[in-house]
Amino acid sequence: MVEMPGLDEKLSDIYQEVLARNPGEMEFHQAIHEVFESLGPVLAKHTKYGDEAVLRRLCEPERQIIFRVSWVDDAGTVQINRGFRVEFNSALGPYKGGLRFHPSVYLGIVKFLGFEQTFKNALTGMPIGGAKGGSDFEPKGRSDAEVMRFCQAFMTELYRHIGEHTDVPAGDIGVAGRELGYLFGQYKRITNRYESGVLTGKGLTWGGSQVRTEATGYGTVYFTNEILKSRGESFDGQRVVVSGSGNVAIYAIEKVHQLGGTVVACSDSSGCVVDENGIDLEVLKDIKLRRRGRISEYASLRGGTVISTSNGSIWDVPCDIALPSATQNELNGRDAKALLTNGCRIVAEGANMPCTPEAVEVLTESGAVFAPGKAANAGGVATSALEMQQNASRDSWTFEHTESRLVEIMRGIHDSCLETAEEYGAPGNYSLGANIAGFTRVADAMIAQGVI
Ligand code: NDP
Ligand code: 2IT
Repeated sequence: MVEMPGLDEKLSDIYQEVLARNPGEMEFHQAIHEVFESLGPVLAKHTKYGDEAVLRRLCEPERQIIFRVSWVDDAGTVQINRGFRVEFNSALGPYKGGLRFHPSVYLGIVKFLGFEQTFKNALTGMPIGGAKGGSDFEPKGRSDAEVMRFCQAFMTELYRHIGEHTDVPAGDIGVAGRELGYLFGQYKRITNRYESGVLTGKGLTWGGSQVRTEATGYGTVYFTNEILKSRGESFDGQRVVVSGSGNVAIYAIEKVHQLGGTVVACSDSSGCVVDENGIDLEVLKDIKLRRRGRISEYASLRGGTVISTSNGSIWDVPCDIALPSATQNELNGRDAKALLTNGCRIVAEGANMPCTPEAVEVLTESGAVFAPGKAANAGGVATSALEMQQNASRDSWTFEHTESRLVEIMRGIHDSCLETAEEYGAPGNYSLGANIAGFTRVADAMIAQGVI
């Protein structure tokens, strides 16, 4: 077999097997390759991980569910979508991970996200396994009633696979408070159980946790703040670019501003806006959260200081810190070079796998700091685990208490990445640290539980 670049012989063989068993699923291949590239030193040091064939088991989801979702649109036409839930790994706890509603969703995307989630969840140190799900449903342009009927149809199949001790979904792209409400309502109706812990990201008056809505964006910024602190710096005066303008991006912008930085650009799938005075968050929230509008409307609402573009790249906007927070593979090698040329020194992933392998290589080789999503955006799922904890004890914590837990968790993940990277001979390499720290925690639990 041909050895893959960056992988030793054993890893290369397993990777070839993965390619053959999962044809056409390029995001899944990419996510596995990225983890495998880090594992050489840990396999060399601890033969048990190779001997137990843990790696082969880690690459094969425990269960993959694909189902039809039929629903009736406002015009009375029957619509058919495809639903997915990939229960990837339960070594550390019930399957846990979000649901994504976006037309690009197919099995390869769900598997890549479930694989990443397994390591991310391990890094939080909390008792949660890895999963992901979703549908190729496009919520844009759909009425609330259509979204409700879709969610009800989706849950009518999903309910039999989930449960507070089995599998606990949450939000992701296209799935937030509105959708989780409809999903929870349908679960309750079918099962006749008010099982709060079956979903996270619920509304604050019916079992949700303070800070869960903000947690992914806030957490990414707290993680970045730890990077800055480790270099004797702070957010004060930093110029920041955040891609996307959804849940993760909006609350990343909010926390950067609270910590003294200025976010000068954000985007959506049709373009980006640059506001040299700093993105006006109230205007952005009004467009995106209240009216579900387009980012281009920001320009008309804010006047002359704003450039709206549908063809320039947000990564051409000069900044000190970049937080890609939209979607996978949105920042490529060319973009990484443009960021570096313009003085960017830190890239922390708010999204899952937004940087292509070429971008990561360019950033790492230049000496810039690269913080991978599985570490930097883990605040969302960590706060989901805090929501599960509150649901299990029928308690609800204050915003301040919950946020202080989030800060502590992000600091812990940051330190564990750095300490692991140091231990395995790659000081400052957050990717290697995150991959090895996540891997050893999952692998140890898998070995302890036997070949299952
Ligand atoms: P939202 O649906 O709230 O927002 C997504 C944003 O990204 C929108 O601005 C959207 O633009 C843009 N976007 C989505 N798909 C594309 C695409 N194919 N090309 C260009 N832009 C795109 O999702 P979230 O903010 O929740 O999620 C963003 C990222 O963060 C995802 O990678 C997700 O997996 C990750 N993440 C989310 C967590 C959460 O708790 N929600 C937790 C951890 C990670 P448009 O509206 O035009 O489509
Ligand atoms: O990618 C992610 O970590 C999420 N979409 C959140 C998952 C969760 O269960 O809160």
